[in-house]
This record gives sequence, structure tokens and C-alpha cells, in this order.
Amino acid sequence: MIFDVDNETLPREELEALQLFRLQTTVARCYESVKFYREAMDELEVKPHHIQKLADVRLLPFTKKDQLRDNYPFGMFAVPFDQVLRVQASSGTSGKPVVVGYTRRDVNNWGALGARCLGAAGLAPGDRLHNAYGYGLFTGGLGLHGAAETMGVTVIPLSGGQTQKQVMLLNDLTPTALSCTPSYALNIAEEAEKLGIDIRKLPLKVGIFGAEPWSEEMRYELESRMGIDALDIYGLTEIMGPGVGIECLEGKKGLHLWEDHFLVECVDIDTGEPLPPGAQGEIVITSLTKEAFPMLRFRTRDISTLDPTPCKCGRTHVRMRRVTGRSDDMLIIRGVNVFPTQVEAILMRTETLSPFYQIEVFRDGFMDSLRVNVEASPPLYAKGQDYMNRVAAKAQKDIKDFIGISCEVKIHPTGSVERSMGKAVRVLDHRKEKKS
Ligand code: DLL
Repeated sequence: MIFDVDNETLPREELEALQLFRLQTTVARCYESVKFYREAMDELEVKPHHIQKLADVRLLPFTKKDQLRDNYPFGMFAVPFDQVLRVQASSGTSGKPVVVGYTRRDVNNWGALGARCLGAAGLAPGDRLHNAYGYGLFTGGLGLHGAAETMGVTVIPLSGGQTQKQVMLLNDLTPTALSCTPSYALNIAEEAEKLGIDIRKLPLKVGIFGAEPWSEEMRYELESRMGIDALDIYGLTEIMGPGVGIECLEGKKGLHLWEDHFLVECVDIDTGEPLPPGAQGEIVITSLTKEAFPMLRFRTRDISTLDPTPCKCGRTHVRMRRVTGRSDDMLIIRGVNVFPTQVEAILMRTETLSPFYQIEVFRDGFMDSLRVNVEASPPLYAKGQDYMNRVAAKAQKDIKDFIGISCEVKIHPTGSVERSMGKAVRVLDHRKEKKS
């Protein structure tokens, strides 16, 4: 089979033997073809032949996002351009984007791993995928597109935006799967409700949602509003794009990371030291098969936990728990670490609040403060200000009890929090604004 489905259930020993062979090949490729890696390895006095066992990956230097930016645009490419079939790029919200390249084999592998993800989500030829991830330099649109075409699933390439049209086509073309960010899925669900279309009655059966952190509570919301199974898919431009891992339909608890193509570590955020299974830390990924843009020990900044326990689906690849957030999105409010997904979980457990929210952070003198802006569900709004104040007070107390921070919860009318078309902006950090 072109997407090596057999590799998904390889016994651990065989999987690790394959990983070691591929790691050695990748390290040699990096050392020979990318000046940055050669210099970084020489500095640590590590040569490719030092990689004798999988744990030797720890001899290698980490690669950080800033270093990729320093090598903008093509400094990290390991092949000449006559072998590069495509480039994609990260969003680059803070400065220059990271530009990555793919050989023909890389594009094929990406399609194959994406197809594996669709398979894990229960899709097969005959299914139809409505793909509302953005097309273009962002890897979401073209990534899921390639996945569907590789598997032979019909792809409906919507890209993001034009939400009313998305709803119309969900209704008319009756896809069985929807791919987009979870925040955009919520936007689509809301639009459908406004238009009087009950998505639960359509043939749609599965959502392939990722590209941003989301909570279990958000899963529940999307599943119940759309009548689907909502699965978490993970990926990042620097490593490949969507399809590094996905939750399986059977287990729905943690994402299988395709370990025959990626070597995954979980390290202490501050020290970079390896953590035992089950401990929360930063996910570090080494690509094992990439040709144009191989990556050694990329510090993803994504915070999660690796779970090596067997999954009922029979896949042997390690599971990564839902990403709580990125280390650089973690808010530190008066000494307490907070991720937006933690706040999201509490808001969504509070009945009568809608799942649309945004967090603002302010600094007054030396004190940081946090305001959570959330919308009332229409029935709550109808109950008037006093009632809403009580709901806000309850949410504030829950945030204090469960996360340990005092904050202001402000309830707004339905429709006042900006809707997402792709990755939602969850935090407005006013501390970074210059004083005039
Ligand atoms: O977001 C690739 C992607 C597209 C993944 C579509 C899934 C679906 P980037 O724009 O480079 O690539 O952003 C990568 O997004 O490091 C995480 O911080 C975050 N991210 C991606 N998937 C998840 C997820 C794409 N399932 C960055 N849960 C990553 C939480 C996610 N965060």
C-alpha cells in the first residue's frame, strides 16, 4: 500500500530499528548538505557516525525557530532547487515566515501520512471531505487536499471564509467529513443555525480539527452541535504540515504521532532534559524521512505529554495528549501560568455562556490583570443584566478555584466577539503595547 499502513502496527522493536536506520540517514544528510547543521554538530563535536542507537539523538543540537528565521529563506534546504517541487511557509506573524521545501518524495510522503490520518478518522474512498483550511502558503489547505487525493477521498476545496457559502455547500454537496480549525468549525455551526440548517441531520460524520489548541469541552460542543465525531489533528510547517499525528476514531484520546517518519521527544522546557513518559513538557521532533527540509530536534514550543500505553485501535505509535498550548502563548499572571485552553474549558462548562471568547491582558504598574470577554448564549442575554452578573461571578470563581488566578469575566451580547476564519486569536496582550 502506498501509505505504509502496515507500519502503523509495527511491533515496537521493528519500529525502533526502522527509526534508527532513518535517523542515521537523516543526520548524514543534514551534516553533508546543510551548513547550519554541520556547524552546530561540529561545535558539539558530534559526527553522523556517533548515532549508534536511538537515544543518541540526544547528542544532537536542538533546532530553534529563531535559527530557522536566521537562515531565511532557503538556508536550511538540503537539496538544490531542481529537486524542490513546492514551498510552503509558516504564518510569520512575528517577522519573517519560515519557508520550507518539499521534494517529490516529500510531497508523496506528506500525502501518504495525511491519508493515514484520514484512515484513522474512519474515512475511505467514497467519502467526501469538505476542506475549509486555508489554501496557499499555510500548510492546512494543501495538506488535507493532498491527503484526500492520496487516499482517493473526494475533496471539496473550499479554503477558509465565505461562511454562508460553506454552509450552503455542506448542505448541498453532503460531505461526510469537514476539515478546518475547531474555532472555524464553531463559526460554521453558528452560521448554519442562523440559516436554519441542522448540520446534525446531514451525512457529515467526522470533523478533522486542528492547527490551534482546543479543549475537550470544545470537542463536546462541536460534536453535539454538528452530530459528528470531532478528532484532533496535529502538524506544523517546520516538520511537514498537518498529518504529523491524529487521534484515532476508536480511542479518541491522544494523537498517534507517525513514529516511522518522526522521532518524538518530550523535554523540560527550561533545561531541555528528557522527561519520563507521562510528564508534561515541550515536544521536540526530528524528521526521519524528509529530503528537502530535514529537521533535527526541532523545539516545537508545544506543551504536551507522551503516552506510550497501548491504544485499543492496535496502532503501536505513541500518543501525544492534546496540546495544551505553546510555551510562548502561556500567560504568566501574577506568577501563575495560564493557557487559554484552561480558561476555555471553564467557560464551556458554564452553561448559558457561548463558546466564543477572547482574553485580554493588561499591566497596571507592576500588576498584571486579565479580563475574559465571553458571549452570552441568546437565552442568557434575555434574562437581563443581574442574572448575567451572577453567571460572570460564578465563572470568575471557577477560574480562581481551578486555575488559581483572579480575573474579570465580562459577558457580552451574542455576536460581539470576533469570529475566526482560521486560527482564532485568543489573547490580546496589551502589555506589549507601547505607552503613548
Ligand atoms: O497549523 C499545520 C496544521 C494545519 C495542523 C491543519 C493541523 C491542521 P503552522 O501554521 O506552522 O502549521 O502552526 C503549527 O500550530 O506548533 C501548534 O502550536 C499549533 N497546532 C497545530 N495543530 C495543533 C493541534 C499548522 N491539533 C502550530 N492542537 C503548532 C494544538 C496545534 N495546537
